[in-house]
Amino acid sequence: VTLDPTLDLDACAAEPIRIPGGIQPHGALLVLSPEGFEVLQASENLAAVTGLAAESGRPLADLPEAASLVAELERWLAAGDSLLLRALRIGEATFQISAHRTAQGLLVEFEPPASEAETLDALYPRLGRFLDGIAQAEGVGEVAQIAVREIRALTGFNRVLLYSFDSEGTGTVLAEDGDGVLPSYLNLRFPGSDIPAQARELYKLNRIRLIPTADYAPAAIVPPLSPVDGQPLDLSLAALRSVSPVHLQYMRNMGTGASMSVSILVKGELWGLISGHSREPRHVNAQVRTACDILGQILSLQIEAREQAQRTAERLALKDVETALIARVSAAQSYQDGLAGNATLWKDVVRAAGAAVVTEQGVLAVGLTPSDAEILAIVERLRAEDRETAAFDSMAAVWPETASYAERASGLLAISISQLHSNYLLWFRPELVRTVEWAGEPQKPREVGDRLHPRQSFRLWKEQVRQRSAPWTLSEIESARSFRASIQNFVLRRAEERAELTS
Ligand code: BLA
Repeated sequence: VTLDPTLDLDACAAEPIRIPGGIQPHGALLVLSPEGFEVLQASENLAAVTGLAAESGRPLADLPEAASLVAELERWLAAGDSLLLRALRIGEATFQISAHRTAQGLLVEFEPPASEAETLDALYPRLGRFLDGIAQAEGVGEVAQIAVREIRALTGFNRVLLYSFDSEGTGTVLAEDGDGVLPSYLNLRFPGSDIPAQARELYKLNRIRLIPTADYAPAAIVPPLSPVDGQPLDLSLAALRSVSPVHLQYMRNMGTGASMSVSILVKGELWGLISGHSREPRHVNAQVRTACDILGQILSLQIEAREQAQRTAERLALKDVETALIARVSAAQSYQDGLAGNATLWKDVVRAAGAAVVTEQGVLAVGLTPSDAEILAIVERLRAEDRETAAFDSMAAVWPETASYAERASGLLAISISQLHSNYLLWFRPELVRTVEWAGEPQKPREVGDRLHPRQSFRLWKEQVRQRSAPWTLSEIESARSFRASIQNFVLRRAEERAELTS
């Protein structure tokens, strides 16, 4: 699949989702000055939802019904906590209140309250069971399965998925738990364009978002510009932030009435998302969301630890191969002789099907590789493009002229071994033909009129992947680097030995 990476996606990524000018109307928003709690801005539905008739420019304390809120905010600011989250009675009704500080003021959000069963007290035992469960889980897949089951039990969604992103942003569903009301997406792929770059960036900062209904009219922020800085109100960290209309259309196309997603961050990057859906609108209380967020963070740490352990094991195994090969190369006349005489080890350093070295003496190749002339052309390209290393799983995607021999060699791992000459170590992997399954044909988003539209169908769509090898892992690339250093040492030592002999 080749997605057009230019115009349309840029338009998606250009939508200013942090400053939508409104909130989702199942709650209300109030912006206060940090001193004096003067009303700066409010969502237009504030009075209707909370009964608070806040007036711009007036202190909140002018409203008698706001006394409990004022006291709570004072206590919160004095404590110096970053976030306020608690149930509070205002007038006749109870609300779930959350508040956070921004440069444009204190953002106070009002949401429907939690039921007894949804309080954190009630949720702790579940988190405890989750921790016990994952302690015994084998790999990332099993941990993911336990996580989606728990999130579904916590939230009551019809379907909860966990998908991870690859280097191109494509999401693959690794785990799913559902009650059959919505179709299964297990193992399916979703193109990176479903979640544009600015949304991924925001989801690193704000780990959880809820859309209780895909069909709503936003409640506008009044006045639209902040009296503090004259800019639109930044809702990056607000739970009620109104979401992109393109995404709401996407949800409706998918047949989902409500969604919630939780970011999975590994080493500071967005590794994947847990995504819950129901066919009908559904609210998830702030206490439950907090429990989901904690669960997501535990999951992140688990994934990080397991991936690290796997990498270490892989690296150690490759190191053994490298050590054995170096021992044999050291005993040889030249390193080229050493490599040629130990073809299997040479390929296995990075688990390749073919290997080659290019020096002033020409091309030396073993196993499944392109022809000598083709190898020389690759080296020419590497030099011309000033690439010291290259790790491609599809050479044809980078250099179309190599497509003619993609069957033999689609994957290339190359590394320069000389600053002076165009000497390279190269490894090759053959094409690995496989079928991947997408949730709907991944096409570029269409622009109809002046609005962007997400795709309409999420029906199974099979793609046969050609001209692509198994990808090179980080450990294999590290192994190539480490092997290069050994070869360079070898060359240096031989040069010194020769110098000693002649002096
Ligand atoms: C946001 N897109 C999202 C989000 C998800 C997806 C999970 C986060 C919001 C949420 O939690 O619902 C995509 N939803 C998915 C995927 C699955 C799913 C992959 O359930 C898999 C099962 N979307 C498009 C196109 C555009 C687009 C073409 O398809 C751009 C024009 C935009 N998606 C888009 C935007 C957001 C988004 C702008 C951010 C919404 C926001 O936070 O304001």
